Amino acid sequence: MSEIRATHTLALAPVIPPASTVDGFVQEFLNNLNFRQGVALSSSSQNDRYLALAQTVRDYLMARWLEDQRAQFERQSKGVCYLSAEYLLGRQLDNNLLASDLGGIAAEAMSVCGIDLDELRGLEVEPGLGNGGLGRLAACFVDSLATMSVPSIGYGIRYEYGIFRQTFVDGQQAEQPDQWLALGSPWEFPHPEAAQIVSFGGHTERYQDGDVERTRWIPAWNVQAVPYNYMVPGYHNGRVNTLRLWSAVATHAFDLRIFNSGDYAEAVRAQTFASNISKVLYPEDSTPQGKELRLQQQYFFVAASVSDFLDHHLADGFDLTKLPDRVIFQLNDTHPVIAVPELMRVLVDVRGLEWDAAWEITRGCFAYTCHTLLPEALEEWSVDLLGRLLPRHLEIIYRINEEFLAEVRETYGDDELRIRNMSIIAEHPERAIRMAYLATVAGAKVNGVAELHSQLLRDKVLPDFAAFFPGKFTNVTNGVTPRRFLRLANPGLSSLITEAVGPGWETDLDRLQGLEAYADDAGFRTAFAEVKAQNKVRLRHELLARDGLVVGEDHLMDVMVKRLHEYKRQMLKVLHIVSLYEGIASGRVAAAEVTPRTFIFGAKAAPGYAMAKRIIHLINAVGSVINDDPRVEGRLKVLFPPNYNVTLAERVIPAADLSEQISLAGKEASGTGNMKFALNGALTIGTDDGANVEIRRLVGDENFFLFGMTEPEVEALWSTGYRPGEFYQADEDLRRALDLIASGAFSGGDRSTFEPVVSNLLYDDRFMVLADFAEYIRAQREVDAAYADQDAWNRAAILNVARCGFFSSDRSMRDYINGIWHTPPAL
Ligand code: 26W
Repeated sequence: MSEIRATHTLALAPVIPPASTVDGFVQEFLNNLNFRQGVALSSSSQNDRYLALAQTVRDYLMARWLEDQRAQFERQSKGVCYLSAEYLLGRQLDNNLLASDLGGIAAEAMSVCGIDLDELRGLEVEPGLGNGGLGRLAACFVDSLATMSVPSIGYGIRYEYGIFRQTFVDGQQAEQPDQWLALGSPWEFPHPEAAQIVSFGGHTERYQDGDVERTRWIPAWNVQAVPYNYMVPGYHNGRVNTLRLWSAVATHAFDLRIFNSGDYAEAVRAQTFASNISKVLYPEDSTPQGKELRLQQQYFFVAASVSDFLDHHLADGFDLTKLPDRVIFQLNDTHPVIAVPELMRVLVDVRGLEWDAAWEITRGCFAYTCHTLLPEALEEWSVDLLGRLLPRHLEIIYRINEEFLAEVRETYGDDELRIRNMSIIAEHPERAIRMAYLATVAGAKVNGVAELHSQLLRDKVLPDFAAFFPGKFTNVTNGVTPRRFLRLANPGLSSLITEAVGPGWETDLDRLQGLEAYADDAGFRTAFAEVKAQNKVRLRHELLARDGLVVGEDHLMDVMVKRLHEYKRQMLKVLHIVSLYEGIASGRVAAAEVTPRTFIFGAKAAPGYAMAKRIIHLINAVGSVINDDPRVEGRLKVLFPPNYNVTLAERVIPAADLSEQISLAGKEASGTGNMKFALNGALTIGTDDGANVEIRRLVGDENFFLFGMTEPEVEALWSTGYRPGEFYQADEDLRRALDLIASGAFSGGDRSTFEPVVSNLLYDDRFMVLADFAEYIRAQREVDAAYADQDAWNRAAILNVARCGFFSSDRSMRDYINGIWHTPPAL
């Protein structure tokens, strides 16, 4: 309570925002440089200047932030607590300058000081506190919530090391620690006074409380969760929401027994152990490893967040039975699902509510979003591990399961097979808690992230639950923030859009429809093409400076950027490239006949995912052969800048002509990169998967290159037996391409290096790359033909932009608000 009260008082004494003039900005900046960084302008480093600039922007936002925190508390209206283990934020300076409309003033002020603002922007190391789509989605959502004035708070983990920094050594991925905090982090505010204690281990005890029997948990150890607040400014609306990330610090009472026994050094060593909890983001993005530290991370941030909300955000004397009218905890995948038994524990054991009343409350306070279809990505925690780390929570999960299965029995009788299938506890291969089932039983709503995904979730992944809980399952198609991915990343296109449809589209993306008419305007098409060309030049400079890579001039920019995973099928792209190259190298095709293309890859592989790392190696190897072969005459270039991240995405996406979205149908839950490309005027070559389905429906078949099996066709082929060898035998181009890789042509003649990749495709490929090869090549030929008519291509690209307003994350947020949260904006 103390912290909110303090904020409250401070905000009542009005905090005067600094004057928004260039002079005022210069003054503030110099003050920060002198008094916070402790340096004179003349002797300041670029880093000092970056930090002072960041502090200046921060100060401008501060008054609004304090006011919004006060107002949210005062109103006590229903809000969202978004629980996510990942937030892939991207750089903050650009975003916050844009949101607060200070870009112009800051640029002028810097130039008055003889400083280049763009240079300072370039210094920021982005907080990469996420793996990929799921983490970036969380960042887009908090941006939209702030922009839409929705009362909300994002909770997560302040990893000391975010997603690893990728380098290539001899074409192979090497991982370096991501030291994003090393040069100071001006955007965060630690609040040690609001720390929460989070406990682990130990045992439980029953005791009598009058005539009721109660349980208490006697934990064995604990850790302090210290919150760090980040500003989440809305776009031009004066709102600033909060992202609260927790950092683990050892408690002094860490192990009193050891202290008391006199082994001081051992006790201090044990403290380092506790602070490990928030040390590093797990770089796995599909197969959970079942690591104890990961479960500790999950419980750590979720327990701190639930207590933080109950202790600091509810008015005094709040009636907890009304909690569902006050808050919804949105579970971003299964990672935070341990919050369900935690809320039960707090309500029953700590606040003394009856079990049934507590369950009623809990069921009203959670909703669950699933982000996958791969069965191996559905988290399960072994009963053994969970019971050791969180013994009370295990008991609570058992009781939830018991009562749930009793209800199932009431409906279906003793259908033991069904009961076993629906049990939250799996029995094989070991007893384990199925976190997705727990989330589904507890959640008021369960949603997938694109239409097709939600349908498959209902029909294939959780069909028994969908039948048992009619009305619980719903869809919310993902979206992306147009502020970062259009306005910031593509200023050229943004100006064109504003000229055409007027201002305001950044917060009302359906207005892009107004561009439709301009697709037939030759002048507009020329201007649009000019913007794309400039974006390519910008990328050319960037990749040259960043990595020494040379983008082909006047090339079709063909881009595949996303995590490296077999289901996403980077190998299909590799086979296409190798096939083009093989045609030239064998002399069957004249280089002059191929459309000049630069292929850009960006992808990190999970460090333990051997096949993914081999594919990275292969892409680099193919690149170095093709890029250096004079027979290619520079018409094909394969570039793989290392360490793909949000910052690089912002440069690559606006320059792309062709967006590669080629996952096996039924495997990509949604995709969000696909939306960013289309909004920036790239055409998509894609399968009927995830949100591609909706993109194609909106932009029209004639403006989308569709290929490949549909999900039912995939199922049919799989169940009759997929025999890759037959596809290999039947397709000469495919045979030549695969044989070339197998021959050692990309590994200095060594046939063993990429043999596992080739064998995998031929004998053991769950993702059926060879089955879609012929269709993919056919679609790529259509791309070449279409690209030959630049004017028609530009028209189609403009229509892509005009018709993709639906994919704003503001629309996603509206869907969550109307269908799941019922949290109206507080205007
Ligand atoms: C290690 C366990 C684990 C498992 C899954 C960690 C992270 C995950 C995520 C669910 C992976 C992920 O990012 N999924 C992506 O979520 C996006 C946002 O909804 C979707 O657009 C992508 O299709 C989906 O792959």
